[in-house]
Amino acid sequence: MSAASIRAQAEDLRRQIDYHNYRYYVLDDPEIPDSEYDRLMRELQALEAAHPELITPDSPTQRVGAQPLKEFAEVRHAIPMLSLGNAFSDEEMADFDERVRKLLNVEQIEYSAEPKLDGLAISLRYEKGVLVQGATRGDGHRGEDVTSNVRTIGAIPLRLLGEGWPAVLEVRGEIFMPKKGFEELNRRARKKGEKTFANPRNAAAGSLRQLDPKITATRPLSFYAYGWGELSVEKLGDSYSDAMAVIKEYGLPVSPELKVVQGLQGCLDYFDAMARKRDSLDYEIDGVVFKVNDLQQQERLGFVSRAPRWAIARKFPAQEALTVVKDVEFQVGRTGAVTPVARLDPVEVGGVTVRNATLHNMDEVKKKDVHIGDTVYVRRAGDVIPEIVRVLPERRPKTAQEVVLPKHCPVCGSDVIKPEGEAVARCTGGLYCPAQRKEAIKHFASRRAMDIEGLGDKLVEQLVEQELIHDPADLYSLTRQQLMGLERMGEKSAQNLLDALERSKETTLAHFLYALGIREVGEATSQTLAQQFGSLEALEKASEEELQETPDIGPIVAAHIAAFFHQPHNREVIDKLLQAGIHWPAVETPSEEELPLKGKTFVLTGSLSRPRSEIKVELQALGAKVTGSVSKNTDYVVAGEAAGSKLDKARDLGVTILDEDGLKILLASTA
Ligand code: D41
Repeated sequence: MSAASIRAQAEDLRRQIDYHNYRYYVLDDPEIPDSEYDRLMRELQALEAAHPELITPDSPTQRVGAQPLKEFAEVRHAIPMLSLGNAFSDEEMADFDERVRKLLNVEQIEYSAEPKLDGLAISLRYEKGVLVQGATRGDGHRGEDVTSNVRTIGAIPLRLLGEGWPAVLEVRGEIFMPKKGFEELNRRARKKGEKTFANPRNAAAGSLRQLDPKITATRPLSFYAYGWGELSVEKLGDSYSDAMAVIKEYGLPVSPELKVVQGLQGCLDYFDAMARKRDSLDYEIDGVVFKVNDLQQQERLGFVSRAPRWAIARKFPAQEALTVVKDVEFQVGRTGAVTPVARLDPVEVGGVTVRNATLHNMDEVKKKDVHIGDTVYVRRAGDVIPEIVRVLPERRPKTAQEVVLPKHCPVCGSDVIKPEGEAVARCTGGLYCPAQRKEAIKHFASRRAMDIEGLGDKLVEQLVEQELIHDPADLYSLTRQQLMGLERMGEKSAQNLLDALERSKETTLAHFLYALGIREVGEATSQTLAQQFGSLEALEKASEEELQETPDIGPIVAAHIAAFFHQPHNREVIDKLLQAGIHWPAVETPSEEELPLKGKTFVLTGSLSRPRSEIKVELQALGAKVTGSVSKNTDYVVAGEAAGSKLDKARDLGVTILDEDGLKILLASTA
C-alpha cells in the first residue's frame, strides 16, 4: 500500500470513530455495539503503531499520552466566566421574572431551561476545529490549564464535526461524574481502604485536577455544554437554544433536557417536572438554570457585578438534614460483607423520609467517629442509599455508645473476620450463611467449578427460595418430584438436571476447592493448593504458616483459607458433599518430567481468544509461573491482539514472543 493510501485509511478510521463518538455521547443513540467501536479503535491503533509518522494530535488514539505535570499553568479568560444568581423559592423566581420583564418592558419572556449539573465549570478552546485548550473556571478571570486531562474525556471531541465552525470557538460547560461511575469509583476506593469522595462533584473536581492525565483517564467523567466565550464570528444564532443546537452539531454534548419555556409559569412547571425526574437522571443536579432565550434581550439586560441579569439558578431544597443515630445494626450482603447500618430518628431529606443510613465499613465508622446517640448530618443524593456526612461532637450525650463490630455473623453465627489491611469485615459462613447461600450455590454449580449443566442462576434462586436446598450438598438429594414442581421444569429437563448432578460428582480436587468459594481462592490458587497439599485432609489441617509457604499465597489468602476450614459448618457441608459421592482421582505429585515448563516464567498480554485465567491454569499445571510484568527473568510473552507496552518491553529485552498459535505449538510439544 502506498503511503498516501495508508494515510487516507487512517483518516477514514478516525472519521468513523469520531462519528460513532458523536452518536454515543451527543445523540445518545449509538449505531454500533461497543465491540465494533473497539475493533475500529484497535485497527487504527495497529495502523498508527506500524506508521507512527501518521499519528496526528487529534487522533482518537491520542487522548491519553501527555506526561504528568509538576503543576498546572495559569490561563486568563479573555471573556470572563460569569457566575449565576440563585433563587430558592417560587417567590424568588417570580421576583426574577418581574425584574427582567420591567427592564425589557415586555409582557412575557421566553426562557430556555436546563438542569443545573453539579460538577465543575470548564472552558474548551477550539481553533480551526481542533481542541487546543481546556481551562477551569477558577475565579472567573484566571483558571488552570487542564488540557491534557480534558483530552481524556470521551464526551469531549478532540476536533469538531462537520465544517463551517468559527476559527476560534470557546465552548463553556460542566464536567461531571455520572452517579454510577461515582458509586463504582468509591466502591473501588473503599475496597482498597483508600479515601472516598463525598459526592460526585468532589470526585469530578479531584479527577480533573490530577497532574497525571493517566489517572484522569480512568475516571468516568462526562460533559455538557451550556454557553460560549470567545468567538471569531459575531454570533452562533439569534437565541441561546439556537446557538446550543449549533454547538451540538459541532459534536459537543448539550443537555438532552434543554427546553424552551414561556414565561414564569413555564419556568415553574419545568422546575416541578425536573424535581420529579431528578432521581431517575444518571447524574446529580442541584437545580434548574433559566436563561432569557433571546440573545438581543440578553445583551440589553447585561450584568451586575459578575452575574448576568438574564440567567438564574433555581435550586432544589437541601439534601441534608440533622437527626439522631438510635442504633447501629450489621447487615450481611451476598458476598458475606458485614456492613454497619445506622438506624435513625426518621427525618425528611429533600422530600423523602430517611430511616437508615449506610456506614459502609468499620474504617468509615472510625473515621467519622459515629457513636450511637450522636446527632448527625445525613445526606440523600439521588437514588443512592442515604449516608452520614458528619457528626456534631458538641451534641454527643454522655450515654453515647461506641459502635463495635460483632464477633459473630448476625445471620448465621459464624465468625466474622476483618483481615489486616482490608476495610471490609466478612462472615466466614460462606456456604452455610443464608445471606450468602444463593451466591455460594450459583458459584458452586458454575462451569469452571462443578460444572452442573442446566443449573442456572434462576433455578438456584427458586430452589433456595422454596427452601428445597440450604447448601450445595442438598443439590445431590433433590428428587425428580421436587424438580418437576418448579417453574418451567418438565420431566425431561428434570431428568437432565439429575444426570448432570450425577456427572458432576466426578471431579478434581482443584475444581472442588474452587467450587467451595473460599474468598480470594480463584482457579489458579485452587490448582496450586491441590498440587501442593495433594489431598483435602492435608489442606484442612494446614496452618496459616504452612499455607503461606505455598507459592503465590500471601497472608490474606492464607487467613481466608484457614478461617474457612475452621468453621464447623463448612466442614459439615464438605462431609455431606463427600457422602453424596463427590470424588476425584488422587492428586499425583508430578515428577520433574511431568512438569515440562518448570522454571519457565510467562506473561500473558493483549486480548486472547480465551480468558487469561484459563490459560494461566493450563500453564501452571505444566509447572510454569505466570506473572503480570515483563522483566529479564521472563521466558515467554504470549501476546494477543492489541498488546501494548508489555509487548514493547518484551521486544526491548529480547524475550521470546508467542502468539496464540505459537503457544499451542509449545504446549503440544510438551505433551
Ligand atoms: O449546569 C450548570 N451547572 C450550569 C452552569 C448551566 N446549565 N448553565 C450555566 N450558565 C452560566 C451562564 C449563564 C453564566 C452562561 C452555568 C453557569 N453559568 C455557571 N456555572 C458555574 C458558574 C457559572
